[in-house]
Amino acid sequence: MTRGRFITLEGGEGAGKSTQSGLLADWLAELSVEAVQTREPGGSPRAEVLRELLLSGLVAPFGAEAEALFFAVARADHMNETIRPTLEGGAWVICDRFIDSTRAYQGASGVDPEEINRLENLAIGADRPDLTLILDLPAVVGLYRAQSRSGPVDRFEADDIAIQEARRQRFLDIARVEAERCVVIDASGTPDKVAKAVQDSVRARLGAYLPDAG
Ligand code: T5A
Repeated sequence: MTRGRFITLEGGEGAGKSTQSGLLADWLAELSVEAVQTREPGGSPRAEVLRELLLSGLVAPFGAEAEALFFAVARADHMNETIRPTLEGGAWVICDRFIDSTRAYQGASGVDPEEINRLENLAIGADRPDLTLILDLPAVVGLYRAQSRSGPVDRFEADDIAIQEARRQRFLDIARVEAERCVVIDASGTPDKVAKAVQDSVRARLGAYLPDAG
């Protein structure tokens, strides 16, 4: 059986990752590609418990290194319980946030990139996404979108605009350094326009694995 492809969506708050994750799954279904949508932090029952701790801010007082550790523990379980078995079963995985969120968020909070790298290898071994779509948007626009929804503001959304913009720059730096894995998508258009750019990137990078790229 052919292993499934692993796609991650990354970007700042409110960039449209969840929206595009759903639209990408719909498009793949139209092409008869079985795809599982998942997210981080979370994506497995145990990792979802850690999600609650992280987003509520309960871990924050322990410091940014402790948060990086919690994200790594959650990621290891998510990888073992959900991502690897799905890919080995032949289905594709669409994951809303993954390793680059730790690099961008915890990196912007001062965690040493070498330590982040070590945690990454510990959590997921040699596996990496086949394609990472970085949805790029000025931080202020993403925050406006995210906060226009009802519901509480989580621990990371509450950070000031300077740190949100620093995270954006880190995502762009990752895309530049790992251009073979990453594509930057302009996320400022309508959801349909962004979805078209997402589909074009998937065709361009993973077209050989699509039964009918349309
Ligand atoms: N985190 C996570 C770390 O610090 N380190 C890590 O390692 C990991 C994995 C997760 C938090 O954890 C942090 C990052 C995060 O702060 P979350 O609730 O999952 O928390 O947060 P987000 O991933 O940021 O989820 P959001 O829902 O806030 O953002 P999305 O998914 O990017 O945006 P989406 O699709 O929900 O859209 C937001 C709003 O905008 C509208 C939508 O309808 C929605 O109302 N929208 C658009 N509006 C106009 N034009 C478009 N093109 C639009 N697309 C969507």
